[in-house]
Amino acid sequence: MEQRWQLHGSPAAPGRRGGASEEAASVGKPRGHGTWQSQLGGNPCVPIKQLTSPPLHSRAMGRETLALGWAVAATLMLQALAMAEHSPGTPHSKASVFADLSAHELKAVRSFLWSRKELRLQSSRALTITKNSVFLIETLLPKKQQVLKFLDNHQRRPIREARVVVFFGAQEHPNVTEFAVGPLPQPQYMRELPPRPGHRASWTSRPISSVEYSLLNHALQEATKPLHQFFLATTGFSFHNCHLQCLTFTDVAPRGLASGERRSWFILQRYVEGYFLHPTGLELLLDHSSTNTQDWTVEQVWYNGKFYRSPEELARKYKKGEVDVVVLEDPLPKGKGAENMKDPPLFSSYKPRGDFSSPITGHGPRLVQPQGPGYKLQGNTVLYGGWSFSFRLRSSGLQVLNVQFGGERIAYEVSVQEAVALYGGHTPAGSQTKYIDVGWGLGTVTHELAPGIDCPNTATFLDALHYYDTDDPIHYPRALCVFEMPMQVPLRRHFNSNFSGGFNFYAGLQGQVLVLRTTSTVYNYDYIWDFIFYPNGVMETKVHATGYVHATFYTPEGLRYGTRLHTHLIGNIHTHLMHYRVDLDVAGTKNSFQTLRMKLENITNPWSRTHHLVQPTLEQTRYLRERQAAFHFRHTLPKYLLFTSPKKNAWGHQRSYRLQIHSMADQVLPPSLQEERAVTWARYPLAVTKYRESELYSSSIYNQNDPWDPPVVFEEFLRNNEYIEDEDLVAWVTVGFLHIPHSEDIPNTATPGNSVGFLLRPFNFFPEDPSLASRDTVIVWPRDDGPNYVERWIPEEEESCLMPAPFSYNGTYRPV
Ligand SMILES: [Cu+2]
Repeated sequence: MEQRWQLHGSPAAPGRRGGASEEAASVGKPRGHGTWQSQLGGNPCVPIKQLTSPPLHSRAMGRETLALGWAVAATLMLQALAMAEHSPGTPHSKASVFADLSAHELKAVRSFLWSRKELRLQSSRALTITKNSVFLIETLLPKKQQVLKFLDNHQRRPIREARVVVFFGAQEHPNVTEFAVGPLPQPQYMRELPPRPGHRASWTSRPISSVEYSLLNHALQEATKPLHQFFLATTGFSFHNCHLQCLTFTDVAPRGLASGERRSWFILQRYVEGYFLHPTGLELLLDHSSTNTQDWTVEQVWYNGKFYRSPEELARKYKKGEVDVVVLEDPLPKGKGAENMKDPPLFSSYKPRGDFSSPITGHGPRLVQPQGPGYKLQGNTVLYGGWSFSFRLRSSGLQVLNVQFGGERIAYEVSVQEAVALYGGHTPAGSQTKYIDVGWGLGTVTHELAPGIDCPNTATFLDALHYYDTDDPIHYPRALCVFEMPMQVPLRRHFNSNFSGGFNFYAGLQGQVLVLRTTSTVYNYDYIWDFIFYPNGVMETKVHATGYVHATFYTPEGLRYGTRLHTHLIGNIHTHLMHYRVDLDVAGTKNSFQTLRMKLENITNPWSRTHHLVQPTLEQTRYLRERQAAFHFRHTLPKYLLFTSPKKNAWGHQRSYRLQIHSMADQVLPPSLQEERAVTWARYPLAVTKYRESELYSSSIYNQNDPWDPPVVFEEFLRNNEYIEDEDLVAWVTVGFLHIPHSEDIPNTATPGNSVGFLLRPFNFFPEDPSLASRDTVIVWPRDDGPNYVERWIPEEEESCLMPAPFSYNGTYRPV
């Protein structure tokens, strides 16, 4: 067994959804020499034309309450005074209106908050719940109308503000409150960001902090002391003096059965490589709702199919021989943690085993770009062929903003809103699991991408900063990548046969695409988030799921809820659902939504009136109100979903973009279920709403821990059933798939087949295919005598150096 996975010498590092405490301790202790600058990919043999981008920064969100009687009026005055300088006007500097906060800005906000003595702030690291601490700082985007006036009409640059989440645990009535802090970069005011009426985030809805995980870890170790011998005898692992044979845990959510509760089921696992797949058979329910950890108690214990009232009861019955015990085999048969190449690797390990019938031992093909990248990166903006867009990493996930093609805006925002995984199981933790990942910091777990594996060697890698559950901005190297690659099929091609053994011409366009990629590693699972830009004005979003499955202890009854993946392991059935917000602006902000369908007509054949003619016709449907344009999963979604402008193309058709969804999602939770309120967006593969500043996000960091009464309820966006014709429209898209684990999910879920997403495709938007502007086209003409004539617009390539840069991977993230 190697030790690389062992976290920082902790005797019992908390696991998965749970592991934050030790992980937090690791922050600031880089394990090697850091590469902390953003790195531009490309061929080392060729000078790179582009400038490297400064780090992308980011951070958090929230909502809160402290009954602070602050100088709100003074705040507003300052805000007005801060109405900023005139913009310098270049696309790059203008796009900084969307930029994540820099380290300097994050620190300025932190210092400003700490200077407000009335907040009585303490370090987020202070080992207590009863404290006031800053949980999250991130960009608070200005209102869309302000930004558009700035971008399009040369009006004033909007004030730059931060969104701050403060946990007020030291108050008589602990609460969570969100603030806007500005103006940046030198904050002078803060004002509370009021929740929607009746939707204040409850104290118990706050995400679990790394300190709470430390306290939970301690509480679990204390509570399970009576089980020390039991653990040793049944697993060979324990919580005490365990050296390399320690237990860890995965906690699941929701944390209880009703609003106001905070009691979590914990799956105990052996802390080995890929510990998510090593449950011990023991699960515990711990109430940690009190701010006083002395009040925390284990309420129930489940072991191998039976419930016990306490660890003591299980220990007692075990001693009396009344427990149906499963003794786990030793996962470390010989070396006991020492590296021993002769030991077979754990089934949960990535180490190669087995053989192909035709072994492949060399390096595979790879991407090269001998002439350097075709895109330009300017700060948080990418310019590529006809495309330009900006991007940022919000705490909820990646957002692309101000997406333009040919100088025309197509979408103001396309962004990840949420990713959930809804499970079934026979064990209490398995049946309780409904992960709502924004509550686990979905946009903040953007760990390092490996060149040549996660992104091509030619990619440009960008760093990120997150201020989430920390006292300092944390620097995440190579958190995003941008790269260009050839399409797997030609964008267009035609062989024009002369039907006499030859051709009139051949023409083809290889087609390149630009990809913006990041990942979210939410404990066991990894999501790979792609935004893909094609030269013909098509944009695609795609998410792949990979990483370890969420798994529980095998019992025969568990087979109703999943697949046996190993001796003591069930991979539980679950559904992945991801939600996106697509704020389309198709030839302006005034759009309508309509669908086209095929409808069969049955008429008399006009040229043979004794016959019938059955043929497809076009049927257009207009949608006037939000309710009408909210499509339930139980109904068939029309195939042509069009966002149209009143402006027309040369042939009299409305200029439009088509939304094309690639998904295998289905509705999982019935709307009658109380906790379904947290994910009401998951009722609709598509809902179209009128733009509202109060409806920018369909979920929140609080929905996970109070799904019964969450502060953000998507369904309420539809309640006023607004008029949606000739308005600024937003499409909300749910994609996903059912995942029934199978043996090939060991060691990890693989990406092929596990991707879903959608495309935005021009539909009568351009006068012709805009990829005609590409100079990549090749046309071949036959000649009567002599070789064929090859017509091209880019000279043929010369030979060049193809070696990529040596592989490097640092893997650390640390405060700056
Ligand atoms: Cu899955």
